[in-house]
Amino acid sequence: VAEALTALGADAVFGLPGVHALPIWEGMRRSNMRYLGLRTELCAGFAADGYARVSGRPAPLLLSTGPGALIGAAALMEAASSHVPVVAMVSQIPGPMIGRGRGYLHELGDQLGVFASIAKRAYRATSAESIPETIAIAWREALTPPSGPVYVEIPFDVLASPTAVQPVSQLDGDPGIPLAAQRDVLEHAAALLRDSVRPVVWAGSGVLRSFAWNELREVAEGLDAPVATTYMGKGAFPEHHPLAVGSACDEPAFRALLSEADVVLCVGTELGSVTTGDYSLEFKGKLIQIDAAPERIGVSYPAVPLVGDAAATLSELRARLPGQAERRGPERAGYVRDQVDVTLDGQSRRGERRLLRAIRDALPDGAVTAWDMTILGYWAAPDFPALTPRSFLHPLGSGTLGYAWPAAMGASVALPGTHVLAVVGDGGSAYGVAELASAYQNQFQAKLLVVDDGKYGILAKYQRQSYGEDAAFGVRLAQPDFLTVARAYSVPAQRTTVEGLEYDLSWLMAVDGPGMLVLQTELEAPDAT
Ligand SMILES: Cc1ncc(C[n+]2csc(CCOP(=O)(O)OP(=O)(O)O)c2C)c(N)n1
Ligand SMILES: [Mg+2]
Repeated sequence: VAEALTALGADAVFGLPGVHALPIWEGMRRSNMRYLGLRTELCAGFAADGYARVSGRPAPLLLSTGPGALIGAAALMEAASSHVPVVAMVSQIPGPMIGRGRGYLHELGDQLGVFASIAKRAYRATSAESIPETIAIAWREALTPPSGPVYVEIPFDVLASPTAVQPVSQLDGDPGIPLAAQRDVLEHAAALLRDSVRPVVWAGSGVLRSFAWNELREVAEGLDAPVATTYMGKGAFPEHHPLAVGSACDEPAFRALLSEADVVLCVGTELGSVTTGDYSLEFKGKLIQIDAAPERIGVSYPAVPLVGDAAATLSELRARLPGQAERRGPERAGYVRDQVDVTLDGQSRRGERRLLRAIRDALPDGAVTAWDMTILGYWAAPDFPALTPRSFLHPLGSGTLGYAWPAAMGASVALPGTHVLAVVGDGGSAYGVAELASAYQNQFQAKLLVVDDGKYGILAKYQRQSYGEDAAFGVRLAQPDFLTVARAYSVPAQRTTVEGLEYDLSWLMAVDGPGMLVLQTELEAPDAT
């Protein structure tokens, strides 16, 4: 396993050991790859996701049998719904014991079946000889559009028995040249775009996964079309570009731009419930949808189907569009930006926007920010300017609480020298408190801002909205002394305030290794449509 990963070019491996997986750890001990141990399989999975999300490189994840694998399953679910190339190598009880129900330690009824239902693909290596090729196939599969996590389980007897297989030093993990959409539909889509008067481009995370941001910009500039992104697509288009509309998909002006467009070019978005206001968005014009997964096209809205990789398909489209059109793109984009600005200002009651500005101003353009399922994250999704690709992480594939802090750790491994900040609520922080230990031990260059309101704030708000002012139930959280917690793990930490955040962030980002700020405040969530 270790030789195969080295041969595929892996430089870092995330994981947590178990007795059946120890032969892999013995391989890791003898390899030159960096091994990053985390304190739960869940966080190891999130860290691998963060590494892959910011870099586009597959992230190896090592887990043990049964409970160890299952605790990591939620992280693989998030990677699957966000199409992140994590390659999980997981131990299994000895082959002859699988499915026998003999009470073997860590036995799980149908481990392969569980992960086949979560990951993009799931394999079992049934001989030591097949391990390198199985991992190479998994690597290619993880990267092949639409990218996603791949699961490889290896029974203990296969891992532990002697083998005559020659050491591997070279494996091909290249997924090959990604395919563009077919010519006839490309011509049709290009004709629609050429004849359009008010086109809009709507970019999702598929653009980021496919490294398609340059092709996207060329098509948008050629069309002179405003470019909106989904929350997950943030950074696919620089939010300070004159054609940028941003990502505030619940705001009336943003929705009007899309519904009034005569052609909407959707790239790498599944047009899911969060993006479309629970499918309430109506399009008066025609939709063109680029997606590598044909089954996703047209499930919610009828669309001209361009089945293919985003970068390859956009580049074919660009070749079919005339030089430079004039469609008042910057004017239309600017109008929406101004309208959104006014309504977001009207909603922010306790300086939520001010906090976002403080964070944006304190960080360089290319810094990575990871936002948990927390109120400030819900503000960041529509309102935080993402200026570079792959720099805005938010677990909205599945809405997975606890993601941001371990993902930030993984991101910091992939991008040494880049500032990485996780923004997490007190509820979400509980999933990753133990990772203060791994952050300290591995000296991750990742920083943590905890917004502590003493509750599952968003759920308390929903309870009040649905069941009355006094209905908050089961959502109050005791507020620990976060500074003492951080000190226990030798992680430098300070308190901060709404007013002092920008200044305190300059301290935090200068800390060598992990560091933490704690902001005790109550924030108001953005209005839902
Ligand atoms: C794994 C998982 N468990 C539960 C939830 C439901 N959930 C969404 S937000 C939230 C509360 C988060 O609280 P906190 O981190 O303190 O953020 P706040 O809402 O207070 O800003 C919960 C429990 C979820 N999305 N994912
Ligand atoms: Mg909270």
